[in-house]
Amino acid sequence: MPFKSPFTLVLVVLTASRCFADDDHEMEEFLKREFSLTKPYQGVGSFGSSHWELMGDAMVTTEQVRLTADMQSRQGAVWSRIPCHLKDWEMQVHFKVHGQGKKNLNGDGLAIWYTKERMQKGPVFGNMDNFTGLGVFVDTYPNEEKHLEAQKKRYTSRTQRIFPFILAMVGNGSISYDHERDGRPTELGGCNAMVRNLKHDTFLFIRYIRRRLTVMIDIDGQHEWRDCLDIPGVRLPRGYYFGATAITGDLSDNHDIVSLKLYQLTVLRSKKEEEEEEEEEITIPSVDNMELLRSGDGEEGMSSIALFFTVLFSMLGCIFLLIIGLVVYSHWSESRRKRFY
Ligand SMILES: [Ca+2]
Repeated sequence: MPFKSPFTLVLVVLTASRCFADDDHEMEEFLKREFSLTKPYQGVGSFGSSHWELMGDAMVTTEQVRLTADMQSRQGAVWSRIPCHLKDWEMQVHFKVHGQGKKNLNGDGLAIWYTKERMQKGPVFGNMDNFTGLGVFVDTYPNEEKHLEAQKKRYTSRTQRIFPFILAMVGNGSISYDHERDGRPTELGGCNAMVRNLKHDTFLFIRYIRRRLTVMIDIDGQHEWRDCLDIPGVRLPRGYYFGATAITGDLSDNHDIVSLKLYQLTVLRSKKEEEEEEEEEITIPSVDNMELLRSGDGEEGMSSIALFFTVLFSMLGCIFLLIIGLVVYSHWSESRRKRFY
């Protein structure tokens, strides 16, 4: 495993710095084989003989689990069969996105999941909408940008983002992923990541430790982790399932998982912290200080309705004034006619 040692080194550095910053919490990591998917993918895809189950168009080769091939309208997934009850963990994803399409003529992307549900087909990168848990998306197609372009509107430079874009979302079972807006209304955070058609290996790292969600990427072939997002107060229940899914539409790509490695993190907690966590067991995913459905987007919807009614009433007002004008004019011309006779 050529990557393991530099990775460990980086982790040790990270751990050390975090220990300093975080009241000397010590940490150890253990690879959990039952939640990891590695070569030669023994038994994956054959009934009941592996910890992982395939779905849709996904298939196993010697080199990877191919979630979708570079063909239109494909959906594929691989899901863990066992619920994960670890408190603190990190998932290291070795993935590959590649295809014939030129920039922005490829799609749609892949997702890594930690959810209550498993093996469901749907529109969110091949998984169901209104999911319960965490989704980290590698979105390779800018739907919102293309939609605005079609309407001959332009992005302001403030809001424009470069694709592929990596984004995290937490769902509580009743929040919808807005595909047309690339998930912006419900995003926790994200970063741009040029991951397509690269010769070197590309990695995504999702760490969940003491209710802090951190996503990092290693996509430059330098074995260096780059920050993508880091959010405290993310409450995820235990006993959910890990999975990876991908989807293609009119545009396509090969979406490959080379490996998923899950590490258990052993974090020393103070007695007080342990008691606090024991007291309030998490049953529904949530994020502190964040309404999962942002009210700002509701207002935006209201303002377009308000605009519609303003235009409607203005037009009705104009028609009304026109009719009054015509009535007054006809009365006036009638009385003038009478005066002449
Ligand atoms: Ca998209």
